[in-house]
Amino acid sequence: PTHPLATAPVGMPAHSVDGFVREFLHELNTNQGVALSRSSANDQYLALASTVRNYLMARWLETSRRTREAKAKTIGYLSAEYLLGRQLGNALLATDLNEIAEKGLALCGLDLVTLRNQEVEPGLGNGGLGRLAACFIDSLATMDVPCIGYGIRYEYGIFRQTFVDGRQVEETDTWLALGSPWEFPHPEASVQVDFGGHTERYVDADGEERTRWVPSWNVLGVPYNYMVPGYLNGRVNTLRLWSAQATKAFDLQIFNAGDYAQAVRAQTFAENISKVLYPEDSTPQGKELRLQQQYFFVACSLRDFIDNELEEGFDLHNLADRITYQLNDTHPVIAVPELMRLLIDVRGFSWDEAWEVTSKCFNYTCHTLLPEALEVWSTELLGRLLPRHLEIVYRINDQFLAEVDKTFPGDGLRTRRMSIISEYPERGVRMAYLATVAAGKVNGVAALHSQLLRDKVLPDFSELWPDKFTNVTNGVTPRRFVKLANPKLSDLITDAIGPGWLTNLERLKELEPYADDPEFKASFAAVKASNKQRLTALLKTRDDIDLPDGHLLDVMVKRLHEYKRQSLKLLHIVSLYEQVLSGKLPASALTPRTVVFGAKAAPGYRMAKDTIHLINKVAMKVNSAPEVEGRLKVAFPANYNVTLAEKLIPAADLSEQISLAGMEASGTGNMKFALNGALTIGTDDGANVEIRQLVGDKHFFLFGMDEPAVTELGAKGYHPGAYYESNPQLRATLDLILSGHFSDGDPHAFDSVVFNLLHQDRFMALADFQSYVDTQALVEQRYADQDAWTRSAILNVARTGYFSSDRSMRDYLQRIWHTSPML
Ligand code: 26Q
Repeated sequence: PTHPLATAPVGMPAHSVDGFVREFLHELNTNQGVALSRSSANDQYLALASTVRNYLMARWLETSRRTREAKAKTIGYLSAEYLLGRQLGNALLATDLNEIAEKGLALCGLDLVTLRNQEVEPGLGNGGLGRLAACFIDSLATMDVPCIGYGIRYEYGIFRQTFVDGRQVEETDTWLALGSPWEFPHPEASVQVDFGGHTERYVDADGEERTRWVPSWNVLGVPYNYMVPGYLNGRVNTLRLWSAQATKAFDLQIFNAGDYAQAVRAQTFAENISKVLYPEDSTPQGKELRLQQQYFFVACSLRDFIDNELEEGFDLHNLADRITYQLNDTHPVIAVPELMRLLIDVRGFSWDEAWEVTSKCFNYTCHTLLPEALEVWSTELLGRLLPRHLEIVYRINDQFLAEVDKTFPGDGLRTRRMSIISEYPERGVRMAYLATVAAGKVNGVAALHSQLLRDKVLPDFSELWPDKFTNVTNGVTPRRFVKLANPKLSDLITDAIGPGWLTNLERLKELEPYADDPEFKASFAAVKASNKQRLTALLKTRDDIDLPDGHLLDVMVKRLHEYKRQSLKLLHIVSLYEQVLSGKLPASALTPRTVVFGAKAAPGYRMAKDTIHLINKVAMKVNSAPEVEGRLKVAFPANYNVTLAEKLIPAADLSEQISLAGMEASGTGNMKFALNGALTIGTDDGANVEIRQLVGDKHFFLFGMDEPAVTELGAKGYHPGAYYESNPQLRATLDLILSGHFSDGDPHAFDSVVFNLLHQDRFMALADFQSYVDTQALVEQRYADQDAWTRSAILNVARTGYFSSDRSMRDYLQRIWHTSPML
C-alpha cells in the first residue's frame, strides 16, 4: 500500500462524552438506520454495543499484529462450551467507558441500565465447565497472554427454562434473534471439514507407503470472531466460534442430480451440526451429532491456526513452540488423532515425527469423577464417521500398550485395564485415556479432585507417569463476579485498600484489619442490604416473586443433579416446616430465612426434573402457610443463568455447597459467593476444602462425611432406610412428603424422588441429613449475632483472593504451558 493511512496504526475514537455521543448517534443512524426519536430500545442497545466495540477495534487489530510479529506462543483453548454472560457491561469496564457512556446516553435522554438489560446473554454452555472457559479467556487477555479460544457458535444455546404447574418446560434459546453486535463472521476464511468414507493405502512418488482418507461428505466451518478484551490493558484476544454450513460441492452434487428438495435438505443436514448445544452436563449420551460437533470444531480450529496464524513456510516440527492446546475435558480430544492425521497424511511426516510433535502440543483438564460422565465413543460410530481417526487411535493404543508392557512385563491384566479401547458393553474409545496418553500434563480442577483423579480415576496412569499429573485449582474472574456484579462492594474495597486489587486479588488480604472496624462493618452490611434490595426489585419484575425484607438469604444455584443434592436442601426446608406444623417448634424459634434455588435439569434426566417439581410444590405450600408466615420462604426463579447469577450472588448470606464428598470436582459458584461475602455451608468436597482452609473453620460451616468416610460407608454397604427408621425427624419429614401434603393429596406424586432416597440414595443424602440440619442450626445461631456474621463475611472476602482466575492462569502458565505474558 502507498497511502500513508493504510499502514499507520488504526485510529482510536476519542475518550470523551461528546465523541461518544457523536459515535453513538452515527451508529444509530448508519447501522440501525433510524433516528433517535424513532429508535427502539433494541436499536439503541445495538448502536451502543457497536460504539463500544469500535473503541476496542483498534486494540484488537493491534493485538493480533503484535502477536504475529513477536511469534509468541499462543494458548489454543479448545472448549465445546463458553458460557460468556452479557458482553456490554464487560466491554464498558474493560475500556473504562462506563461513566462516559452513562453521561452521553443521559444527554440523549437514555438510560444505560435499561439498554444493558436489552442484551440477551450468549448461553453457549451448560454450567461450570463453560463458565470456567469464559473466566479463563478473560484472565489471559487481562494478563497479556496470547490466547485464541476455539469453540462452536451454537445457534441455540442452553434452553430457556420455564415452569408450568411447577414442572420444568424447555424453550429454545434464540439468542441471535435480535441481532448479535459482538460477532464478526468471516465466510471468506471458511474451512472444509470432511466426514465418512474410507481409507486407502497407496505408494507415493518417493516410493513410501502412505494412507489416504477418501471422505464421503463434508461441511464448511465459518469462523465468527468475538473480542476478548483485557481489563484496561489494551489487549484484545479472540474467541473464534465455528458455524456449520453446507459446502457448494455438497449441494451442487445433489442439485445437479436434479433433486432440488434433496439439496435443500442437505443444507439443513450440514447446518444441524452447530444448531444446538447439548443440554446434558454429566451423563453424556453417545450421540452421533455430538461427535460431529466435536470433530467439526476441532478440525476447523487446528486448520485455522496452522494455515492462518503461522507464517508461510513454518516448519511444523516446531509447532509446540507456537501453540499449546488445552483440552477442556474430553470433548475436544478428537484433536489428537486429527493433528496426527494432518501431519502424517497431509504433511508427509513419519509416525514417530508426528507423535513427537503431537505429544508436545496437548494438555488435558479433567472436570469430573463420575464414571458415567467419562466419554466413550463406540468404534462402530467412530469408524463410520472418521475412519482414518479410528485407525490412528488403534495405532496410538498399540504403541502405548507396548510401552506399558515394557514397564510392567507380562502384566496382561494391567494392559487390558489401561487400553484406550474398551471392550464392554461394546468396543469403544475411552476419550479420557486417549487424552491422558497424548497430553504433556493432566490436571484436575481442585486439590482434592486432582488427588482422587490420580488415586481413583486414572491410578494406572499416575503410576506409569507420576509427573504427568498435577492440580490447578479453578478460579473466577473478579472483573465480572466482583466489580460488575457488585459495584458497591467494589467501591467499598477500593475506599479501604486503594485501587489495583482487581488485577491482584490477593491484595484483598489487606481488608482483614477492617473486619474489626465498626465503621467498615456497618458499610459492608449496608452494601449487602442494598444488594438484597436490588435482587428484590429484580425478582419482582422478572418472576413476580416477593422477597421478604430482613431474611437470611440462603442460596443454592447450580445445575440440578443428584450428586449436588438439592434434595438434601429440600429435606431441610421440609423438616423446618414440619416441626412448626406439628408444634414441635414455635415459628418464632425460626430465624427468618428465604431459600433461593436456581437450577436447570437436563431435559432427559427424570429424577432431576421430578426434584424441580417437588421443590416448586414445596415452595407453593410453604409460601402460603400461615404457620411459617414471615419465617420461611422458598423462591425458585426459573432460568438461572449468568445474568441472574450476577444479581443473586452479591445478595446472598449463605452459600449452599452440599454435594456428597468426592463428587463435585471443584465448584466455582462456591468461590463467587465467598468473594461476595456469603458464608458457606458445605461438605469437604471440591474447592470447598481449599475455601475452608483459607477462610478458617470459624468462618465456614462444615458438615457431613468426608470422602474416606463416604468410601468406607459404601464399602460396608449403605442402607438409607436405616436412617429413616432410626431418625424420627427425618422420618416425619419424608412422611409429610409421602402424605400428599405438597401434592394436593396425591400421595404418589413424588414417589420417584422419595423412594429413590429411601431405597437407593446413591449420593447418601440421608446419611448426611442429621449433620446438615444440626449445622444449619449453628448457622442460625451465628446469624443472630449480626456483628459476628458480618465479621466472618468480611474475612471471607479478605481471604479468598486466591480464587481469582488470574491465579489459575498463572498456575497453568508456569506448570503446564511453560509460557509467559507478552511484554
Ligand atoms: C459430553 C458429551 C455429550 C454431551 C454432553 C457432555 C458434557 C457437557 C458438559 C459433559 C459435561 C459437561 C460439563 C461439565 C461441568 O460443567 N463440570 C464442572 O466443571 C466445573 C469447572 O471445572 C467444576 O467446577 C464442577 O465441579 C464440574 O462439575
